[in-house]
Amino acid sequence: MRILVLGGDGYLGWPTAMHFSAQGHDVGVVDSFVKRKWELELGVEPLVPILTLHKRVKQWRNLTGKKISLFVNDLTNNRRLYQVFRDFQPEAIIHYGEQPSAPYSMMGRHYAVETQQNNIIGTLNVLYAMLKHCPNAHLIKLGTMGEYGTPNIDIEEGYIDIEHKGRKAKLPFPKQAGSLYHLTKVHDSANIEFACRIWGLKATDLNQGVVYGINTNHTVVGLNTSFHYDAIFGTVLNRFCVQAVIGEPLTVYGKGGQTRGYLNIRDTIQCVELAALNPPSSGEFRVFNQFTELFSVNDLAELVVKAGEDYGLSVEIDHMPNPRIEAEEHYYNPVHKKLQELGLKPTWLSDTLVNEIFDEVERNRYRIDRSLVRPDILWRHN
Ligand code: USQ
Repeated sequence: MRILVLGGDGYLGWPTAMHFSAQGHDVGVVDSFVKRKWELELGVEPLVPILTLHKRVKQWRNLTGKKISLFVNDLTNNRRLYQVFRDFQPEAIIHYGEQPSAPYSMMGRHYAVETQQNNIIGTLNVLYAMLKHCPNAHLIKLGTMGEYGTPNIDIEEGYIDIEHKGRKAKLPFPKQAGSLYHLTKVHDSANIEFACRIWGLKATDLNQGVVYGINTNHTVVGLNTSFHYDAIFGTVLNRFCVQAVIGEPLTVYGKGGQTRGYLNIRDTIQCVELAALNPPSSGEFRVFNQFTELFSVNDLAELVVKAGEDYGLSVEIDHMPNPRIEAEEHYYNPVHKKLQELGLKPTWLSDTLVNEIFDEVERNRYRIDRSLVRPDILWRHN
């Protein structure tokens, strides 16, 4: 297949591109490097420095003999994007090209507008580029479980059967996002569903949980991916592992009962591949809830304390005031069957915590900047 990975310089995009290239697909990567600009502005950086995408693509070719085509392009620039789609003629488009951080979007108006413009307009341009140059291609879009929020009912996979005043309908599951970033994914989902229903495009919306992990089968030296532990771009488990290694107390926000779906970065790639190899039909908007295990923040903290003990570390937990506005104790039971039905084989957290994440963090502990660990972005400013 000809597969275009949007956001190919990122945490998920680069390992995905290597994986599909290794499988013999014809892979192209698109990136504007705006995430690197945001990191420079905020003074944060990945734990292990990453080479430029140009260098990684060359290194990949030297190591494997396989070519990954590189397109430097901002998704909000529709004319250049059209050229990429016209020239590459993708059969599958894997779309990770968005601002990924909830705290970033909550830093103030400028950041909220930037996040919403970048994500929503970028995705709209992708839909128009598909319509113009490859209407039969399959859009595989990274959404988020955070679109649903934490309702007091089971969360279905995209749609819910509703009976109302004696009539029945299957409707998109209600959304109640917890940040202005998560809302961009809600708006994207609505736009993509529209493009499938009205224009006949085909799409899979992957409502992904929180990703953790640092390595995949191809992230050898020089081809590593960007692992963040700062309070803006780092996800909770990755942050806890770094905090444990440097002897900082684990930053549990509030009561710690916040429960989410989690998955290893290796399983992100597996899920995206399963979606790509099993496309929906034209006009279909398909939604998969993409995670393998449920944990509360307290569960994660306890697992990291225990793993830390086995590793010879003494780890403490700090139940700090929650900088976010979110339910700290709630019902959470999302359905996640569709990827399992397609053959997903989960990687369990308990199998990777010590021998993969701790080891890698420990090897790089001298690079860790302690000042990036504590959160300082509030959801409500008053
Ligand atoms: N949390 C802590 N301590 C920390 C960091 C986070 O208690 O030091 C808590 C948060 O308050 C939240 C939970 O852990 O309740 C998850 O936070 P997170 O920062 O790991 O993840 P989140 O902001 O939800 O966003 C991440 C990704 C985002 C993706 C989302 C999937 O950054 O791109 O969409 O996970 S989900 O959470 O399922 O919506």
